[in-house]
Amino acid sequence: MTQDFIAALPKAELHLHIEGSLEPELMFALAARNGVAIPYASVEEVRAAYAFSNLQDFLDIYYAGADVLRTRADFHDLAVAYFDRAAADGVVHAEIMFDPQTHTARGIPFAEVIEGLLSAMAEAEARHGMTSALIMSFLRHLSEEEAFATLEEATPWLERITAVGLDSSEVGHPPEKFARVFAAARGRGLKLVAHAGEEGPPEYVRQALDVLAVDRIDHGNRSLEDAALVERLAREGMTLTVCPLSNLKLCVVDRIEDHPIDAMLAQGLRATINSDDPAYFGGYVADNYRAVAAARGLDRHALATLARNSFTGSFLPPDAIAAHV
Ligand code: ES4
Ligand code: ZN
Repeated sequence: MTQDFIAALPKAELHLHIEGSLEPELMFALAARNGVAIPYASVEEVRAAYAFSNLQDFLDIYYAGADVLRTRADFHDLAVAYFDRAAADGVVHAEIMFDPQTHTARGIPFAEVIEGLLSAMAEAEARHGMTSALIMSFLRHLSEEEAFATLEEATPWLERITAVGLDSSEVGHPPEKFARVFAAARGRGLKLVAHAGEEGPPEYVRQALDVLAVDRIDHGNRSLEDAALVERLAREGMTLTVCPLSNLKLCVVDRIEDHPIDAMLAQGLRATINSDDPAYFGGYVADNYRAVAAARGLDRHALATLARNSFTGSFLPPDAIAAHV
């Protein structure tokens, strides 16, 4: 019953790494198509390798998996598969992140990556009536200078990019490292998001707000350790893109029963539910809603609040948000 309610609930997905939607079956198909060797004998062996103790464990495997993505057609097929799967989960709007540096560092032209994604976005609209937006994420383990070079490279497509983001290894790479490039992105009319408080301390969430002036916080879990920060996030109506199954798989929470999603809502935080890297973390967005609904006893009112937050926290224009809530 709640299952049907969840799938039928129109929702936006705001925290999704398109490279993290690469299912093992597609990984094998693309490896064969491109003549790329992969260090696994079977789909089962790939899935067995997806046991992580922390963010870095996961990132090592995630970057290795992305090596099969070579051509515009690969990025197109990857994103079409995600949009089809998301549509089945009741997603009507998706703001998808991509990591251009993961690909340009391997010699894949920026144009191949983005043109493949853009053609998939057009197909999602045609097939499902789904709207979508692109968030270009900078890899925080690389330098700010490299992020600037990526922003430069994106210039011909800036009208098609909605926001910039900040992902990869959090601890040791605080938001302030990217202050200048985020200011430049803002100056070019882009919205701003950053992963903060996934493994990093509440101070990184504060920096994302004060130094980067982000429009959304990706994850934000560790904000809960700082009551004044929670109060501020609530007062400012800051959207948090929370990812329950990701939190479980990356050991941000020990058990799904310990997930703080209901505590976030109770403290007035504008939390949303998202899948992050669904091919790696064991579920798409409806699975994430179901997991916390079952583990934390969320009722329909709470689930509807989470879905409503996904639209109010989106980068859709106000009239489109109004039409969804
Ligand atoms: C990510 Cl869960 C997570 N955190 C940081 N960076 C990422 N890139 C892909 N998934
Ligand atoms: Zn993420």
